[in-house]
Amino acid sequence: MRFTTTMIFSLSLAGSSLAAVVPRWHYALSCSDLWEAAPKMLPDLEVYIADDVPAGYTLPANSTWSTPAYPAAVSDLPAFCRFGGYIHTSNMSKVQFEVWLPDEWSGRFSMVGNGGDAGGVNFPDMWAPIKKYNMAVASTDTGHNGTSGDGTFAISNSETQIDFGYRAVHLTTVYSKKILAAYYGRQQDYSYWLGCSSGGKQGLKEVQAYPNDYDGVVAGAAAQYWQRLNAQTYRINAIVNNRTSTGYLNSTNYATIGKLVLEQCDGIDKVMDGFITNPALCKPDLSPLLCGASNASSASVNSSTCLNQAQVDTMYAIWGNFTAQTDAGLPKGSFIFPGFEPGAEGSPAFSVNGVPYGPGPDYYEYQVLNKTDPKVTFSGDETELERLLKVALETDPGQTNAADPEIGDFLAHGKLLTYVGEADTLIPTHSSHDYYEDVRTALGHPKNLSDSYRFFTVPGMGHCRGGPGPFNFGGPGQRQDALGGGSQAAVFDKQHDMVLAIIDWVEKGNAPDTLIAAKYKNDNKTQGIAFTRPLCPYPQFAKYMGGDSNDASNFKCVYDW
Ligand SMILES: [Ca+2]
Repeated sequence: MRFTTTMIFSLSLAGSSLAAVVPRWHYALSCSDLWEAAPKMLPDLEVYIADDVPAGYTLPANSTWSTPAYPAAVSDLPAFCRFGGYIHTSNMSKVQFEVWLPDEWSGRFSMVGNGGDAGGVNFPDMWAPIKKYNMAVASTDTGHNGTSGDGTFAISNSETQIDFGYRAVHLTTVYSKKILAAYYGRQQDYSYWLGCSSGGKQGLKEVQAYPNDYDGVVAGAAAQYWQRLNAQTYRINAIVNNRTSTGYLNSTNYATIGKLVLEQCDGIDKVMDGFITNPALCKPDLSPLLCGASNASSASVNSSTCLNQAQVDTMYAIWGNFTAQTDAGLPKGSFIFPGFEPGAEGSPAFSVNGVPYGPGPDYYEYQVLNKTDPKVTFSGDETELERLLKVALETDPGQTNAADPEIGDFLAHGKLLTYVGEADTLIPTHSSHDYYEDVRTALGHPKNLSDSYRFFTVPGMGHCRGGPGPFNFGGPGQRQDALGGGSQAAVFDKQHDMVLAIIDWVEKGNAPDTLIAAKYKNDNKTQGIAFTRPLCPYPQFAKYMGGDSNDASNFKCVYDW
């Protein structure tokens, strides 16, 4: 009996949600056929690779077509057809992309996002979708070659700004799906977006602007309020924690503060585990750290580690909301962006070190002021920054902002799963809460919002990964076992793995009520589990019910503590 592709796929789906096997000889085209076939179907396409890759292949570090943003080697790959090309989006811009088409295909298409201002096909993040989920997977360089902290790509090139804003992701999605269909001889059954940080923003932009591109979107720690975030990134480093001021806080000061905050707040959740489940309940009192004879030898501080009043004020400003300090832009007192949550000050990743992360100042220098000297860094004061923020909000150069809350068209058919670390050290956590609330408000507080949009908070997780909390739950950015297995779920099922959870939600209608995340010993999956903890959909948090606090089953998602 000769099986048709459709029959084999259906049989495989019946047996397993992931292991559909369609022999390569059933495909409509060979991989090398795509050299000629793809440009005939798709305008402005220049192919640079269309080659079969054998199972076990390792993409070497700094390989041809990789960029400084994603130079790492990628090992443990399955057999696949590697397609790569450039889309010439204008006479002054082009977008690089690749789509990897596995021999053993689940019928699913996915695309992975980028980080910060990067600047490169994200080869490392393409590993998990193709290897663990048998998905076809695509990625784009967003229209330029550069690292995550480098915004000079935007200089004198409005077209490249548009590529970065939305066009590279959308066109890569459209082109990849066409190439996929030509190769396999049929379209994908479902499409998934997987991204964190700028990758979260890219996913939300797709939800907002091209609601039919994806069926399921996983968007972590999203940088969706691009203009406001970049203003906050610059301000909080260059103005609030100015290196030349008496209130400047260095890494030693942060360590002192972080220790005191945990002394005061770690136990609010009844578990002394080095992180705070719900930082909104933590109201730190820094007065014990003030220099003075009364506390010169206290447990928290001594005469060499105490803080002056200006330094204490700096820390409260970092925790506080960014509100307009002048009338130069938005009316004085207007809310601009949330501050950081308490609990991550002692982390070496805490990014308020007096040096603004590149995308912040570069956005204002090269996309708002249209300056052209790559060696000059933005250096505005509060008045100038707030004036430019208003200009940026009104003009949105490159259409990079991804804050539109009117996403009803997507939610009518798709599923949106967002998440954020409650100890994010780069993008203030509460901006993810704010977007969820913006959507709820814009859609009129629909009772059925949770049928298609759920937002999970991860206690003690930093930016996308890392930190003292349980940050391994099978989301975007998973790494190979040989690299420690970071972000991989402890158990490969929908209860523990966020990608399997959204697949089950999209394809079978089973919304995830909780996910079980793990912290690994020494943050290495191969060394075993240190503890597990439930992740709860906002506004619920995991409450400790007694028993072994290393076991997720002793916690319960509740609305009130
Ligand atoms: Ca705790």
